[in-house]
Amino acid sequence: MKAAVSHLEQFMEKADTAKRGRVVLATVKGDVHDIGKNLVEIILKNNGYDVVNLGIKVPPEDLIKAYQQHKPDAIGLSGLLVKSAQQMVITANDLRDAGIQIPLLVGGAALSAKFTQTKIAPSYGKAVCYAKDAMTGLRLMNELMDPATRETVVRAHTASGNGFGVTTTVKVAEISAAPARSPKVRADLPIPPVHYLDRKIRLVPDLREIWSYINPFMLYGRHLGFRGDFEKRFTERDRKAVELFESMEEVKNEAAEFMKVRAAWQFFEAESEGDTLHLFAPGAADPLHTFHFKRQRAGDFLCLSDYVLAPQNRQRDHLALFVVTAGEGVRERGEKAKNEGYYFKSHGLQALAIESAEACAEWLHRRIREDWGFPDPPEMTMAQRFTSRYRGKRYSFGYPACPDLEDQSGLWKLLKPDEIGVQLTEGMMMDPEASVSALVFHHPDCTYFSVGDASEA
Ligand code: B12
Repeated sequence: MKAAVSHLEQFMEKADTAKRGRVVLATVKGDVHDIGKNLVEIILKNNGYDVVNLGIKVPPEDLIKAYQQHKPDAIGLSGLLVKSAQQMVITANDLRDAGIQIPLLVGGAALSAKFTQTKIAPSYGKAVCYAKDAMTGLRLMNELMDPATRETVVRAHTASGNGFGVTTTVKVAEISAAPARSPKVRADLPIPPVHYLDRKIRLVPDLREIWSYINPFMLYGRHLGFRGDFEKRFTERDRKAVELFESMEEVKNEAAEFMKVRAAWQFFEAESEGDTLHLFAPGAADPLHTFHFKRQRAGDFLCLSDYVLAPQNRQRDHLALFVVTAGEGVRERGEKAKNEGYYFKSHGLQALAIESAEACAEWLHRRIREDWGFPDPPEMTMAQRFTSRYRGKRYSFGYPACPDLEDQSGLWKLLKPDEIGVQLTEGMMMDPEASVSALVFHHPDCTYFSVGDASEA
């Protein structure tokens, strides 16, 4: 297979023989995010930079050692979650204490320019440049290495008191007392029975079936950079779409040799009490675990606990929990392909793995609906599934209806997903990267909502 296709091509084969500069790159402590950082590595390397990639879960002390050893021109920090953005503040402070002064480049899905300016830059005291994507990272590096532009960029990204570090007070509208339950969620519905309460652990045997649940917009659009409606263009036999599809088929054929998609799920008896949700072993009086959710402070006053119905004739309602993963062996294989110069394969494999995890979540959620007694109508399309036009919804910790990632530890206690090879890091991230956790509610009034999150990065 060609080492580079599609959007990756535009960044390739441009390398000067002389190196433009050196970057030490790392995903911060507690975070296993690899794909974004690796894309940055590929793009910098192919544009003449020497990149020392320290990998994932890198503590500040390892960065300091790498700085002393490699004498880089800049340090790049990556992280997926809001927690990792906060870890960047700590890391920046440790680098400053170690006397490091070179520019920092920071990036990640949950990071923003504002957080970089107001939190990371003041903690470092020197230039901290936010890169919304890998190409911005390349542009910033080029500007930093060019004597004609360096000073302007450094000055523009250094905390100077000039707007940096300023805390803005956001006026929060006065809030009337929130009701104990949202008026938008019906309470008078029958409880659907559940047919098993034991934990299920599965190695999903049919990869192709899981892959049929991959959202093409995510795989070909977001991760592989295809512009426009991939499915439509593929049906029209557009050359680029067909080429990209065929390249991904090659990646899939290789992945089929080793990829393991695993799932753990269980239904729990559940009872809500205000904003809290108790989960029980079958028939037990005392809860196994209690989740404390947040309620919207205005609007519909929604809270996840409202989606669990009160007991009827001493029968409790239920909630399903799951963790799925497709990440086993992916990091090592992606790394190997990258080191051998097969950049598309390396990136394609990681993209396939993370979207396989999401696809497995979609697949398992459908199975849970079936087991619960409300299968999707036969005419339901995948596109309808991707926009959750079914009964109930799944919610993942870290997303806006339940932003508190610390709750992952409760899920771990209840479901023990270590048995499918998924570990929880100190940053509440699931290792391997290509993993998804969720709570599944059956209530027909379920909707996606935000409780507002002060920890926004
Ligand atoms: C796809 C996706 C996933 C995928 C893959 C995640 C991944 N590793 O990328 C899967 C399905 C596995 C996933 C899982 C989860 N996700 Co998710 N996910 C996303 C989504 C939709 C896109 C992320 C993406 O594009 N990744 C692809 C890579 C290539 O992009 P990237 O990381 O942004 O990297 C680029 C840039 O940021 C930049 N960059 C990154 N690092 C660096 C470093 C430097 C130096 C430079 C220069 C540039 C740079 O360049 C990269 C390439 O262009 C985002 C929302 C969003 N719109 O961003 C949520 C999001 C990141 N996920 C979120 C959450 C909560 C989760 C889960 C915790 C949910 C759960 N409970 O299961 C898990 C965590 C996974 C784990 N292992 O623990 C939240 C995080 C918020 C928070 N609370 O912290 C987000 C922000 C969604 C949201 N709006 O709430 N997720």
